[in-house]
Amino acid sequence: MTNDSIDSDLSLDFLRVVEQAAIACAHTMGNGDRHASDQVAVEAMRKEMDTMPIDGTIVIGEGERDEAPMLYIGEKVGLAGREPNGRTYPQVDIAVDPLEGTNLCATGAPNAIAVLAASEHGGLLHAPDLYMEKLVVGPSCRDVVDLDAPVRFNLRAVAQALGRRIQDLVVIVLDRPRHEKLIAEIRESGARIRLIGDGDLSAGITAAVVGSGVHVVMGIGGAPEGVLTAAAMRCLDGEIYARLVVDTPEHEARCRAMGITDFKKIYRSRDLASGQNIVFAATGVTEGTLMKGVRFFGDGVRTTSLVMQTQPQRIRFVDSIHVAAGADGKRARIRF
Ligand code: VTB
Repeated sequence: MTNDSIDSDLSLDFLRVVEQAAIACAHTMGNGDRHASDQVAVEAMRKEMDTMPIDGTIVIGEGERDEAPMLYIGEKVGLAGREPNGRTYPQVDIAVDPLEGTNLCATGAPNAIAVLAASEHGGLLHAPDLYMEKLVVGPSCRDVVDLDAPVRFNLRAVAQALGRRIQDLVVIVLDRPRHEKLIAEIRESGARIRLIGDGDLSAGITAAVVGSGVHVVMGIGGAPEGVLTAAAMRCLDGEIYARLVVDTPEHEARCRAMGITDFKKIYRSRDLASGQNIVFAATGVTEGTLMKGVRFFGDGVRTTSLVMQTQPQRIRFVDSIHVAAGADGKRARIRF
């Protein structure tokens, strides 16, 4: 995507992509089958994306080509591949997580979202699907924390920057045995904790929004979602500090295959999502802190989404009513 080509229209195209993915998997909420939920989100996202006027490439997706039939890394999406009519379309790199929080959707738990980020070519890091250490904070704390500092140091710095006591902070941590020590250290500092079952990406977004009641996200989650978090931080002026967890020669080989040779590097948002023109779009699937879940009614569907971009920097909360075609000949009743 060239500098002038990413306008509000393209961001609205991306909006309908995440809306359709969210609607598709929301139908499966609570069915207990996370793979089935993911599958329908992937299919809907891919189908909608192929109608976009772009020459798109998936840079973060469902996996390598041999392990994912759709939205695999390197897959071309958009009209460029479908309509070889000589027309040129903007080149766009896309990172997708069609259903972030598959378990959350499969159990009807809060904060499952359909999400993607896009950039001009080369603007999103090709992250291997490894674990990543993460520290996510909002705009006023972006320069006061350090991934290698003790937990209490970082929390004291965040508390100070926010003009409150450590006891008044809420830190989100994935509820995993690997976080036992981290959780103990946060408790010792006096901060409050919200343990979540899944979804450190949507948690990271909330940390960058004042008034959400979340101040920091800490711990180890997936690296691909770290890149998506970074794209959101670029739009929200928040910050992610991150480092890949590279423990074995196999991990090293996977990094090298993606062009990464410095395994200890601490990345910030601008390293993970370096593009000048970043677009980020997410739609709530289940009820969430920032976005409501998908609501179905007889003659339509209602979704809430977050659509953001860096140029011009713009953050939109979009509440959409998708009126069912025909709706049995009835008139759709638009509710507030
Ligand atoms: C999960 C999931 C996150 O990473 O933590 C996953 O909830 C990896 O952790 O949203 P586990 O292998 O322990 O489940 C994410 O998908 C993204 O960071």
